[in-house]
Amino acid sequence: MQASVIRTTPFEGQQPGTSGLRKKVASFQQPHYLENFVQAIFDTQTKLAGGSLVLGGDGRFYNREAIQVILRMAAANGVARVLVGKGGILSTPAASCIIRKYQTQGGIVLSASHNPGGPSEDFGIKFNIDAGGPAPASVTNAIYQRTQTIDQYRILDADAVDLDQIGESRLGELVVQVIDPVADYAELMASLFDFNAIQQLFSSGSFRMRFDAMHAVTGPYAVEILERRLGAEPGTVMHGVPLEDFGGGHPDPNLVHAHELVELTSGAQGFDFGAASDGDGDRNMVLGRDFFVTPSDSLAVLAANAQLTPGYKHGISGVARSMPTSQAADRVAEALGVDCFETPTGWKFFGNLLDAGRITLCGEESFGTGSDHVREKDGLWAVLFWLNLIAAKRQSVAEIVHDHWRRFGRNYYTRHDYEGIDSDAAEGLIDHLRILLPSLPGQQLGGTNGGFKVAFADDFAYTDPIDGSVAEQQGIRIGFEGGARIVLRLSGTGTQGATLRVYIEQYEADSARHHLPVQEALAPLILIARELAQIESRTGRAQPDVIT
Ligand code: G16
Repeated sequence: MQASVIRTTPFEGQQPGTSGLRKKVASFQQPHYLENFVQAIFDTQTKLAGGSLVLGGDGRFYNREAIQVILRMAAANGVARVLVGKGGILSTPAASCIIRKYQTQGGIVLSASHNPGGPSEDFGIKFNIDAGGPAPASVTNAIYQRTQTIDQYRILDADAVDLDQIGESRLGELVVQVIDPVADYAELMASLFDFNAIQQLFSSGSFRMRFDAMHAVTGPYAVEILERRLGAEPGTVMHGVPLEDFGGGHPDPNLVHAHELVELTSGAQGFDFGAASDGDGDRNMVLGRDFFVTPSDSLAVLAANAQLTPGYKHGISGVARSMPTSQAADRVAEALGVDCFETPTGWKFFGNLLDAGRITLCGEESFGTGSDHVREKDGLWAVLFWLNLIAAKRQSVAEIVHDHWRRFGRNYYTRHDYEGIDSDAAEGLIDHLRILLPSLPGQQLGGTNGGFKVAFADDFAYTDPIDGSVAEQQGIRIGFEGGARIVLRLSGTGTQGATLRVYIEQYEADSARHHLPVQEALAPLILIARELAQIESRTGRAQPDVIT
Protein backbone atom coordinates (compact mmCIF):
# COMPACT_ATOMS: atom_id res chain seq x y z
CA MET A 1 0.00 0.00 0.00
CA GLN A 2 1.33 3.34 -1.03
CA ALA A 3 0.65 6.91 0.02
CA SER A 4 -0.13 9.35 -2.77
CA VAL A 5 0.47 13.06 -2.64
CA ILE A 6 -2.41 14.77 -4.41
CA ARG A 7 -2.13 18.33 -5.70
CA THR A 8 -5.00 20.59 -4.64
CA THR A 9 -6.02 24.25 -4.41
CA PRO A 10 -7.75 26.04 -1.52
CA PHE A 11 -11.53 26.35 -1.22
CA GLU A 12 -13.08 29.52 0.07
CA GLY A 13 -15.09 29.46 3.27
CA GLN A 14 -13.64 26.51 5.17
CA GLN A 15 -13.93 28.57 8.34
CA PRO A 16 -15.38 26.50 11.20
CA GLY A 17 -18.50 28.08 12.74
CA THR A 18 -19.87 27.74 16.28
CA SER A 19 -19.14 24.02 16.15
CA GLY A 20 -17.00 22.85 13.24
CA LEU A 21 -17.34 23.16 9.49
CA ARG A 22 -20.95 22.67 8.38
CA LYS A 23 -21.98 22.76 4.74
CA LYS A 24 -24.37 21.10 2.33
CA VAL A 25 -23.41 17.51 1.48
CA ALA A 26 -22.81 18.64 -2.11
CA SER A 27 -20.02 20.95 -0.90
CA PHE A 28 -18.28 18.07 0.85
CA GLN A 29 -18.71 15.86 -2.22
CA GLN A 30 -16.67 18.20 -4.40
CA PRO A 31 -13.32 16.60 -5.23
CA HIS A 32 -10.69 17.51 -2.58
CA TYR A 33 -13.10 19.50 -0.36
CA LEU A 34 -13.14 17.11 2.60
CA GLU A 35 -9.52 16.12 1.99
CA ASN A 36 -8.28 19.72 2.14
CA PHE A 37 -9.93 20.31 5.50
CA VAL A 38 -8.70 17.01 6.94
CA GLN A 39 -5.16 17.66 5.71
CA ALA A 40 -5.32 21.08 7.37
CA ILE A 41 -6.10 19.27 10.63
CA PHE A 42 -3.12 16.93 10.23
CA ASP A 43 -0.81 19.78 9.16
CA THR A 44 -1.64 21.92 12.19
CA GLN A 45 -2.27 19.24 14.86
CA THR A 46 1.19 17.76 14.68
CA LYS A 47 0.76 15.56 17.78
CA LEU A 48 -1.48 13.30 15.69
CA ALA A 49 1.53 11.95 13.76
CA GLY A 50 2.63 8.94 15.78
CA GLY A 51 -0.37 9.40 18.07
CA SER A 52 -3.94 8.17 18.24
CA LEU A 53 -7.22 9.62 17.08
CA VAL A 54 -10.90 8.94 17.79
CA LEU A 55 -13.18 8.92 14.74
CA GLY A 56 -16.93 8.62 14.33
CA GLY A 57 -20.07 10.49 13.44
CA ASP A 58 -23.80 10.73 13.82
CA GLY A 59 -24.56 8.30 10.99
CA ARG A 60 -25.91 10.90 8.60
CA PHE A 61 -25.59 10.66 4.82
CA TYR A 62 -21.92 10.71 3.74
CA ASN A 63 -20.70 9.58 7.20
CA ARG A 64 -19.31 6.24 6.00
CA GLU A 65 -17.66 7.66 2.88
CA ALA A 66 -16.00 10.44 4.87
CA ILE A 67 -14.73 7.97 7.48
CA GLN A 68 -13.03 5.86 4.81
CA VAL A 69 -11.31 8.96 3.38
CA ILE A 70 -10.17 10.11 6.82
CA LEU A 71 -8.81 6.66 7.70
CA ARG A 72 -6.74 6.55 4.51
CA MET A 73 -5.49 10.08 5.14
CA ALA A 74 -4.67 9.27 8.76
CA ALA A 75 -2.60 6.33 7.53
CA ALA A 76 -0.74 8.50 5.02
CA ASN A 77 -0.10 11.18 7.65
CA GLY A 78 1.54 8.84 10.13
CA VAL A 79 -1.22 8.45 12.73
CA ALA A 80 -0.44 5.29 14.73
CA ARG A 81 -3.95 4.25 15.81
CA VAL A 82 -7.52 5.29 15.07
CA LEU A 83 -10.38 4.23 17.36
CA VAL A 84 -13.47 4.26 15.19
CA GLY A 85 -17.02 3.56 16.33
CA LYS A 86 -18.66 0.43 14.87
CA GLY A 87 -20.64 1.37 11.78
CA GLY A 88 -18.92 4.74 11.89
CA ILE A 89 -21.16 5.70 14.81
CA LEU A 90 -20.06 7.81 17.77
CA SER A 91 -22.18 10.39 19.54
CA THR A 92 -20.39 13.67 20.26
CA PRO A 93 -20.32 13.09 24.05
CA ALA A 94 -19.20 9.47 23.57
CA ALA A 95 -16.36 10.68 21.34
CA SER A 96 -15.33 13.09 24.08
CA CYS A 97 -15.51 10.28 26.67
CA ILE A 98 -13.33 7.99 24.55
CA ILE A 99 -10.72 10.68 23.77
CA ARG A 100 -10.34 11.26 27.51
CA LYS A 101 -10.46 7.63 28.62
CA TYR A 102 -7.85 6.40 26.11
CA GLN A 103 -5.86 9.64 26.22
CA THR A 104 -5.79 10.07 22.47
CA GLN A 105 -4.37 13.15 20.82
CA GLY A 106 -7.83 14.24 19.70
CA GLY A 107 -10.83 13.19 17.69
CA ILE A 108 -12.67 13.95 14.48
CA VAL A 109 -16.45 13.97 14.77
CA LEU A 110 -18.61 13.99 11.66
CA SER A 111 -21.88 15.73 12.30
CA ALA A 112 -23.97 18.75 11.47
CA SER A 113 -25.68 18.24 14.82
CA HIS A 114 -29.36 19.15 14.73
CA ASN A 115 -29.36 20.13 11.03
CA PRO A 116 -31.24 17.75 8.69
CA GLY A 117 -29.33 15.01 6.86
CA GLY A 118 -29.54 13.43 3.40
CA PRO A 119 -28.06 13.97 -0.05
CA SER A 120 -29.41 17.52 -0.33
CA GLU A 121 -29.00 18.39 3.36
CA ASP A 122 -26.10 19.11 5.71
CA PHE A 123 -22.85 17.47 6.68
CA GLY A 124 -20.15 18.61 9.07
CA ILE A 125 -16.76 17.89 10.54
CA LYS A 126 -15.18 19.08 13.76
CA PHE A 127 -11.92 18.47 15.54
CA ASN A 128 -11.84 17.84 19.28
CA ILE A 129 -8.65 18.38 21.24
CA ASP A 130 -6.96 15.90 23.58
CA ALA A 131 -8.93 17.17 26.59
CA GLY A 132 -12.00 15.86 24.72
CA GLY A 133 -13.64 19.17 23.93
CA PRO A 134 -14.31 21.21 20.82
CA ALA A 135 -11.20 22.91 19.46
CA PRO A 136 -10.78 26.45 20.81
CA ALA A 137 -10.59 29.40 18.42
CA SER A 138 -6.77 29.29 18.35
CA VAL A 139 -6.95 25.77 16.88
CA THR A 140 -9.88 26.34 14.49
CA ASN A 141 -8.23 29.54 13.23
CA ALA A 142 -4.98 27.69 12.56
CA ILE A 143 -6.88 24.96 10.66
CA TYR A 144 -8.74 27.59 8.67
CA GLN A 145 -5.55 29.49 7.83
CA ARG A 146 -4.01 26.27 6.60
CA THR A 147 -7.00 25.60 4.31
CA GLN A 148 -6.28 28.93 2.64
CA THR A 149 -2.78 28.00 1.52
CA ILE A 150 -3.04 24.23 1.11
CA ASP A 151 -1.58 22.82 -2.11
CA GLN A 152 -1.42 19.07 -1.45
CA TYR A 153 -2.77 16.28 0.72
CA ARG A 154 -1.61 12.76 1.51
CA ILE A 155 -3.82 9.68 1.17
CA LEU A 156 -3.15 5.97 1.18
CA ASP A 157 -4.19 3.91 -1.85
CA ALA A 158 -6.14 1.19 -0.06
CA ASP A 159 -9.43 -0.66 0.05
CA ALA A 160 -12.24 0.31 2.39
CA VAL A 161 -11.98 -0.83 6.02
CA ASP A 162 -14.80 -3.02 7.35
CA LEU A 163 -16.45 -0.70 9.87
CA ASP A 164 -19.01 -3.27 10.99
CA GLN A 165 -16.72 -5.79 12.74
CA ILE A 166 -15.37 -4.94 16.17
CA GLY A 167 -11.62 -5.56 16.27
CA GLU A 168 -8.30 -4.43 14.87
CA SER A 169 -7.05 -4.27 11.32
CA ARG A 170 -4.22 -2.48 9.56
CA LEU A 171 -4.15 0.16 6.90
CA GLY A 172 -0.47 0.36 6.01
CA GLU A 173 1.20 1.16 9.33
CA LEU A 174 -2.02 2.49 10.87
CA VAL A 175 -3.90 0.31 13.36
CA VAL A 176 -7.64 0.73 12.89
CA GLN A 177 -9.54 -0.34 15.98
CA VAL A 178 -13.28 -0.64 15.48
CA ILE A 179 -14.85 -0.22 18.92
CA ASP A 180 -18.27 -0.62 20.51
CA PRO A 181 -19.54 2.99 20.40
CA VAL A 182 -21.72 2.57 23.50
CA ALA A 183 -19.79 0.53 26.10
CA ASP A 184 -17.34 3.13 27.49
CA TYR A 185 -20.01 5.79 27.58
CA ALA A 186 -22.54 3.55 29.32
CA GLU A 187 -19.94 2.64 31.94
CA LEU A 188 -19.28 6.33 32.61
CA MET A 189 -23.01 7.01 33.04
CA ALA A 190 -23.32 4.12 35.51
CA SER A 191 -20.54 5.69 37.58
CA LEU A 192 -22.35 9.05 37.83
CA PHE A 193 -25.97 8.14 38.50
CA ASP A 194 -27.87 5.87 40.86
CA PHE A 195 -28.85 3.13 38.42
CA ASN A 196 -30.49 1.08 41.19
CA ALA A 197 -32.83 3.91 42.12
CA ILE A 198 -33.71 4.51 38.47
CA GLN A 199 -34.32 0.77 37.95
CA GLN A 200 -36.74 0.82 40.89
CA LEU A 201 -38.49 3.83 39.42
CA PHE A 202 -39.11 1.94 36.19
CA SER A 203 -40.10 -1.31 37.91
CA SER A 204 -42.57 0.48 40.23
CA GLY A 205 -45.06 0.53 37.36
CA SER A 206 -46.15 4.06 38.25
CA PHE A 207 -43.65 5.86 36.05
CA ARG A 208 -43.52 5.68 32.27
CA MET A 209 -41.39 7.58 29.84
CA ARG A 210 -40.56 7.92 26.17
CA PHE A 211 -37.17 8.89 24.76
CA ASP A 212 -37.17 10.21 21.19
CA ALA A 213 -33.86 9.47 19.48
CA MET A 214 -35.19 11.13 16.30
CA HIS A 215 -33.59 8.42 14.12
CA ALA A 216 -30.27 9.94 15.06
CA VAL A 217 -27.20 8.76 16.91
CA THR A 218 -28.58 8.30 20.44
CA GLY A 219 -30.81 5.34 19.49
CA PRO A 220 -28.24 2.61 20.29
CA TYR A 221 -27.08 4.45 23.43
CA ALA A 222 -30.59 4.95 24.77
CA VAL A 223 -31.72 1.37 24.03
CA GLU A 224 -28.66 -0.03 25.82
CA ILE A 225 -28.84 2.26 28.84
CA LEU A 226 -32.57 2.89 29.35
CA GLU A 227 -34.07 -0.40 28.19
CA ARG A 228 -31.31 -3.00 28.75
CA ARG A 229 -29.48 -1.69 31.82
CA LEU A 230 -32.23 0.28 33.57
CA GLY A 231 -35.14 -1.97 32.65
CA ALA A 232 -37.42 0.61 31.03
CA GLU A 233 -40.14 -1.16 29.04
CA PRO A 234 -39.26 -2.14 25.45
CA GLY A 235 -40.40 0.63 23.14
CA THR A 236 -39.38 3.34 25.60
CA VAL A 237 -36.93 4.53 22.94
CA MET A 238 -38.78 5.89 19.91
CA HIS A 239 -37.18 6.32 16.48
CA GLY A 240 -34.20 4.42 17.85
CA VAL A 241 -32.59 3.29 14.59
CA PRO A 242 -30.10 5.84 13.20
CA LEU A 243 -30.98 6.65 9.58
CA GLU A 244 -28.90 8.55 7.05
CA ASP A 245 -31.65 11.13 6.59
CA PHE A 246 -33.05 10.90 10.13
CA GLY A 247 -36.25 9.52 8.58
CA GLY A 248 -36.74 12.82 6.77
CA GLY A 249 -37.06 14.64 10.08
CA HIS A 250 -35.21 17.51 11.62
CA PRO A 251 -33.19 16.01 14.51
CA ASP A 252 -33.54 19.05 16.71
CA PRO A 253 -35.10 18.32 20.10
CA ASN A 254 -37.39 21.29 20.56
CA LEU A 255 -41.14 21.79 20.86
CA VAL A 256 -41.55 22.11 17.10
CA HIS A 257 -39.41 19.28 15.78
CA ALA A 258 -40.13 16.81 18.60
CA HIS A 259 -43.87 17.51 18.53
CA GLU A 260 -44.78 13.78 18.60
CA LEU A 261 -43.11 13.51 21.99
CA VAL A 262 -44.89 16.64 23.17
CA GLU A 263 -48.21 15.02 22.24
CA LEU A 264 -47.30 11.77 24.01
CA THR A 265 -46.64 13.66 27.24
CA SER A 266 -49.86 15.69 27.00
CA GLY A 267 -53.13 15.14 28.84
CA ALA A 268 -54.13 12.99 31.78
CA GLN A 269 -53.00 9.77 30.05
CA GLY A 270 -49.71 11.31 28.91
CA PHE A 271 -46.34 9.82 29.82
CA ASP A 272 -44.75 11.08 33.04
CA PHE A 273 -41.49 11.96 31.38
CA GLY A 274 -40.37 12.64 27.85
CA ALA A 275 -36.91 13.38 26.55
CA ALA A 276 -35.25 13.78 23.18
CA SER A 277 -31.78 14.24 21.81
CA ASP A 278 -30.41 15.61 18.55
CA GLY A 279 -28.44 14.39 15.52
CA ASP A 280 -25.15 13.83 17.36
CA GLY A 281 -26.49 13.23 20.85
CA ASP A 282 -25.25 16.30 22.66
CA ARG A 283 -28.52 18.20 23.01
CA ASN A 284 -31.49 17.31 25.21
CA MET A 285 -35.07 18.32 25.72
CA VAL A 286 -36.83 17.41 28.96
CA LEU A 287 -40.61 17.22 29.31
CA GLY A 288 -42.90 16.29 32.18
CA ARG A 289 -46.59 15.59 31.70
CA ASP A 290 -47.97 18.77 30.14
CA PHE A 291 -44.75 20.48 31.11
CA PHE A 292 -41.73 21.78 29.18
CA VAL A 293 -38.52 22.42 31.11
CA THR A 294 -36.55 25.21 29.46
CA PRO A 295 -32.88 24.31 29.07
CA SER A 296 -32.06 27.34 31.21
CA ASP A 297 -34.26 26.09 34.03
CA SER A 298 -32.90 22.59 33.58
CA LEU A 299 -29.36 23.78 34.26
CA ALA A 300 -30.54 25.65 37.36
CA VAL A 301 -32.49 22.64 38.70
CA LEU A 302 -29.56 20.26 38.13
CA ALA A 303 -27.19 22.68 39.86
CA ALA A 304 -29.52 23.08 42.86
CA ASN A 305 -29.97 19.30 43.25
CA ALA A 306 -26.63 17.88 42.10
CA GLN A 307 -25.79 16.50 45.54
CA LEU A 308 -28.66 13.98 45.17
CA THR A 309 -26.70 12.05 42.55
CA PRO A 310 -23.66 9.84 43.31
CA GLY A 311 -21.42 11.56 40.75
CA TYR A 312 -21.98 15.02 42.22
CA LYS A 313 -22.70 14.15 45.85
CA HIS A 314 -19.93 16.43 47.09
CA GLY A 315 -21.57 19.43 45.43
CA ILE A 316 -20.40 21.57 42.56
CA SER A 317 -17.39 23.89 42.32
CA GLY A 318 -19.14 26.40 40.09
CA VAL A 319 -21.48 26.75 37.16
CA ALA A 320 -21.32 28.44 33.77
CA ARG A 321 -23.93 29.38 31.21
CA SER A 322 -23.74 30.89 27.76
CA MET A 323 -24.64 34.56 27.62
CA PRO A 324 -28.12 34.15 26.05
CA THR A 325 -29.06 31.43 28.59
CA SER A 326 -31.38 32.74 31.31
CA GLN A 327 -29.96 33.87 34.61
CA ALA A 328 -31.79 31.15 36.58
CA ALA A 329 -28.50 29.32 37.26
CA ASP A 330 -26.93 32.54 38.60
CA ARG A 331 -29.43 32.53 41.46
CA VAL A 332 -28.61 28.95 42.37
CA ALA A 333 -24.88 29.65 42.28
CA GLU A 334 -25.38 32.62 44.56
CA ALA A 335 -27.37 30.51 47.03
CA LEU A 336 -24.71 27.78 46.95
CA GLY A 337 -21.91 30.32 47.33
CA VAL A 338 -20.13 29.20 44.15
CA ASP A 339 -19.04 31.12 41.04
CA CYS A 340 -21.26 31.54 38.01
CA PHE A 341 -19.59 32.39 34.69
CA GLU A 342 -21.25 33.95 31.65
CA THR A 343 -19.54 32.79 28.45
CA PRO A 344 -20.19 33.35 24.74
CA THR A 345 -22.37 30.87 22.86
CA GLY A 346 -20.42 27.71 22.02
CA TRP A 347 -19.46 24.78 24.20
CA LYS A 348 -15.77 25.41 23.54
CA PHE A 349 -15.87 28.36 25.92
CA PHE A 350 -16.54 26.03 28.88
CA GLY A 351 -13.43 23.92 28.26
CA ASN A 352 -10.88 25.98 30.14
CA LEU A 353 -13.19 26.48 33.12
CA LEU A 354 -13.86 22.74 33.30
CA ASP A 355 -10.18 21.83 32.92
CA ALA A 356 -9.26 24.28 35.68
CA GLY A 357 -11.90 22.83 38.03
CA ARG A 358 -13.64 26.21 38.29
CA ILE A 359 -16.98 24.77 37.24
CA THR A 360 -18.67 21.38 37.52
CA LEU A 361 -21.87 22.04 35.55
CA CYS A 362 -22.55 24.14 32.49
CA GLY A 363 -25.35 24.70 30.06
CA GLU A 364 -26.83 26.62 27.21
CA GLU A 365 -30.30 27.70 26.20
CA SER A 366 -29.78 25.80 22.93
CA PHE A 367 -30.73 22.53 24.65
CA GLY A 368 -27.22 21.77 25.86
CA THR A 369 -26.33 20.70 29.40
CA GLY A 370 -23.21 18.99 30.67
CA SER A 371 -20.54 18.67 33.30
CA ASP A 372 -16.88 17.93 33.88
CA HIS A 373 -17.47 14.21 33.11
CA VAL A 374 -16.64 14.93 29.43
CA ARG A 375 -15.92 18.13 27.49
CA GLU A 376 -19.05 18.24 25.35
CA LYS A 377 -22.67 18.80 26.20
CA ASP A 378 -24.37 15.50 26.73
CA GLY A 379 -27.99 14.69 25.91
CA LEU A 380 -28.43 11.29 27.59
CA TRP A 381 -26.43 12.41 30.61
CA ALA A 382 -29.01 15.16 31.19
CA VAL A 383 -31.86 12.66 30.82
CA LEU A 384 -30.25 10.30 33.34
CA PHE A 385 -29.63 13.20 35.72
CA TRP A 386 -33.35 14.05 35.59
CA LEU A 387 -34.31 10.40 36.09
CA ASN A 388 -32.01 10.25 39.10
CA LEU A 389 -33.64 13.39 40.56
CA ILE A 390 -37.18 12.07 39.94
CA ALA A 391 -36.22 8.80 41.64
CA ALA A 392 -34.53 10.54 44.59
CA LYS A 393 -37.15 13.22 45.16
CA ARG A 394 -40.19 11.07 44.32
CA GLN A 395 -41.72 14.05 42.59
CA SER A 396 -42.94 14.72 39.08
CA VAL A 397 -40.99 16.96 36.70
CA ALA A 398 -43.54 19.75 37.16
CA GLU A 399 -43.38 19.49 40.97
CA ILE A 400 -39.59 19.66 40.93
CA VAL A 401 -39.59 22.78 38.76
CA HIS A 402 -42.42 24.50 40.65
CA ASP A 403 -40.58 23.91 43.92
CA HIS A 404 -37.48 25.36 42.32
CA TRP A 405 -39.32 28.50 41.23
CA ARG A 406 -40.83 28.91 44.70
CA ARG A 407 -37.36 28.82 46.19
CA PHE A 408 -35.40 30.86 43.63
CA GLY A 409 -38.04 32.75 41.64
CA ARG A 410 -38.86 32.13 37.99
CA ASN A 411 -36.95 33.44 35.00
CA TYR A 412 -39.59 33.55 32.27
CA TYR A 413 -37.72 32.82 29.08
CA THR A 414 -38.30 32.40 25.37
CA ARG A 415 -36.29 32.30 22.14
CA HIS A 416 -37.65 33.47 18.79
CA ASP A 417 -35.83 32.28 15.66
CA TYR A 418 -36.11 33.91 12.25
CA GLU A 419 -34.56 31.32 9.94
CA GLY A 420 -33.06 31.57 6.48
CA ILE A 421 -33.22 35.36 6.26
CA ASP A 422 -31.09 37.42 3.91
CA SER A 423 -27.54 37.59 5.28
CA ASP A 424 -27.02 41.27 4.45
CA ALA A 425 -30.32 42.19 6.08
CA ALA A 426 -29.31 40.24 9.19
CA GLU A 427 -25.90 41.93 9.39
CA GLY A 428 -27.59 45.30 8.84
CA LEU A 429 -29.98 44.65 11.72
CA ILE A 430 -27.13 43.87 14.11
CA ASP A 431 -25.06 46.85 12.88
CA HIS A 432 -28.03 49.12 13.48
CA LEU A 433 -28.32 47.85 17.05
CA ARG A 434 -24.60 48.37 17.61
CA ILE A 435 -25.05 52.03 16.67
CA LEU A 436 -28.01 52.35 19.05
CA LEU A 437 -26.25 50.75 22.03
CA PRO A 438 -24.55 53.83 23.57
CA SER A 439 -27.84 55.77 23.61
CA LEU A 440 -29.90 53.08 25.36
CA PRO A 441 -28.83 53.10 29.04
CA GLY A 442 -31.28 55.12 31.12
CA GLN A 443 -34.01 55.00 28.46
CA GLN A 444 -37.47 53.79 29.42
CA LEU A 445 -38.67 51.37 26.72
CA GLY A 446 -42.18 50.05 26.21
CA GLY A 447 -43.99 53.15 27.50
CA THR A 448 -43.28 55.33 30.48
CA ASN A 449 -45.90 53.57 32.63
CA GLY A 450 -44.89 50.05 33.38
CA GLY A 451 -42.11 50.13 30.81
CA PHE A 452 -38.59 48.81 31.25
CA LYS A 453 -35.61 51.02 32.10
CA VAL A 454 -32.39 50.06 30.34
CA ALA A 455 -29.63 49.36 32.87
CA PHE A 456 -26.94 48.43 30.33
CA ALA A 457 -26.56 47.74 26.63
CA ASP A 458 -23.51 46.23 24.99
CA ASP A 459 -22.10 43.90 22.39
CA PHE A 460 -20.98 41.03 24.60
CA ALA A 461 -17.23 40.50 24.92
CA TYR A 462 -15.61 37.76 27.02
CA THR A 463 -12.15 37.47 28.46
CA ASP A 464 -11.36 33.87 29.34
CA PRO A 465 -10.37 33.89 33.04
CA ILE A 466 -7.92 31.03 32.52
CA ASP A 467 -5.93 31.92 29.39
CA GLY A 468 -6.89 35.57 28.92
CA SER A 469 -8.11 35.05 25.34
CA VAL A 470 -10.71 37.56 24.25
CA ALA A 471 -13.88 36.92 22.19
CA GLU A 472 -15.66 40.04 20.94
CA GLN A 473 -18.97 40.81 19.22
CA GLN A 474 -20.72 37.81 20.76
CA GLY A 475 -24.25 39.21 20.74
CA ILE A 476 -26.26 42.30 21.61
CA ARG A 477 -27.29 42.44 25.28
CA ILE A 478 -29.87 44.87 26.57
CA GLY A 479 -30.33 44.56 30.31
CA PHE A 480 -33.13 46.21 32.23
CA GLU A 481 -33.49 47.20 35.86
CA GLY A 482 -34.93 44.21 37.74
CA GLY A 483 -33.02 41.65 35.66
CA ALA A 484 -35.07 41.48 32.44
CA ARG A 485 -32.99 41.09 29.28
CA ILE A 486 -33.24 41.11 25.52
CA VAL A 487 -30.42 39.42 23.62
CA LEU A 488 -30.01 39.29 19.85
CA ARG A 489 -27.42 37.37 17.87
CA LEU A 490 -26.96 35.60 14.58
CA SER A 491 -26.68 31.82 14.60
CA GLY A 492 -23.26 30.34 13.89
CA THR A 493 -24.49 26.89 12.88
CA GLY A 494 -26.70 27.39 9.83
CA THR A 495 -25.73 26.62 6.25
CA GLN A 496 -28.16 28.81 4.36
CA GLY A 497 -28.73 32.55 4.72
CA ALA A 498 -28.78 33.82 8.29
CA THR A 499 -30.79 32.93 11.36
CA LEU A 500 -31.62 35.71 13.79
CA ARG A 501 -32.11 34.57 17.37
CA VAL A 502 -33.94 36.83 19.81
CA TYR A 503 -33.79 35.78 23.46
CA ILE A 504 -36.17 37.33 26.00
CA GLU A 505 -36.04 36.94 29.75
CA GLN A 506 -37.85 38.38 32.75
CA TYR A 507 -37.48 37.51 36.41
CA GLU A 508 -40.53 36.99 38.60
CA ALA A 509 -40.05 36.49 42.33
CA ASP A 510 -43.75 36.27 43.24
CA SER A 511 -44.90 32.62 43.16
CA ALA A 512 -48.50 33.76 42.65
CA ARG A 513 -47.31 34.92 39.21
CA HIS A 514 -45.40 31.80 38.20
CA HIS A 515 -48.17 30.21 36.14
CA LEU A 516 -48.68 32.62 33.26
CA PRO A 517 -48.32 31.44 29.66
CA VAL A 518 -44.73 32.32 28.75
CA GLN A 519 -45.46 34.31 25.58
CA GLU A 520 -48.06 36.31 27.48
CA ALA A 521 -45.74 37.03 30.41
CA LEU A 522 -43.04 38.23 28.03
CA ALA A 523 -45.27 40.03 25.50
CA PRO A 524 -44.17 43.60 26.37
CA LEU A 525 -40.47 42.70 26.07
CA ILE A 526 -41.07 40.77 22.83
CA LEU A 527 -42.64 43.89 21.37
CA ILE A 528 -39.75 46.07 22.52
CA ALA A 529 -37.26 43.71 20.86
CA ARG A 530 -39.18 43.64 17.57
CA GLU A 531 -39.45 47.41 17.41
CA LEU A 532 -35.95 48.23 18.59
CA ALA A 533 -34.36 45.83 16.10
CA GLN A 534 -36.80 46.77 13.30
CA ILE A 535 -37.21 43.06 12.68
CA GLU A 536 -40.16 43.18 10.32
CA SER A 537 -38.95 46.03 8.11
CA ARG A 538 -35.41 44.68 7.89
CA THR A 539 -36.12 40.96 7.45
CA GLY A 540 -39.59 41.02 5.92
CA ARG A 541 -40.75 38.60 8.62
CA ALA A 542 -43.76 39.42 10.74
CA GLN A 543 -43.42 36.29 12.88
CA PRO A 544 -40.57 34.02 13.98
CA ASP A 545 -40.28 30.56 12.40
CA VAL A 546 -39.62 28.77 15.66
CA ILE A 547 -40.57 29.78 19.19
CA THR A 548 -39.16 27.86 22.12
C1 G16 B 1 -23.60 24.37 18.70
C2 G16 B 1 -22.64 24.52 19.82
C3 G16 B 1 -23.36 25.01 21.04
C4 G16 B 1 -24.07 26.30 20.74
C5 G16 B 1 -24.96 26.12 19.54
C6 G16 B 1 -25.48 27.48 19.16
O1 G16 B 1 -24.52 23.39 19.04
O2 G16 B 1 -22.04 23.28 20.10
O3 G16 B 1 -22.44 25.16 22.06
O4 G16 B 1 -24.87 26.71 21.80
O5 G16 B 1 -24.24 25.59 18.47
O6 G16 B 1 -25.96 27.47 17.91
P1 G16 B 1 -26.25 28.81 17.17
O7 G16 B 1 -24.96 29.52 16.88
O8 G16 B 1 -26.99 28.33 15.96
O9 G16 B 1 -27.14 29.62 18.08
P2 G16 B 1 -24.67 22.06 18.21
O10 G16 B 1 -25.60 21.21 18.99
O11 G16 B 1 -25.22 22.54 16.88
O12 G16 B 1 -23.29 21.52 18.08
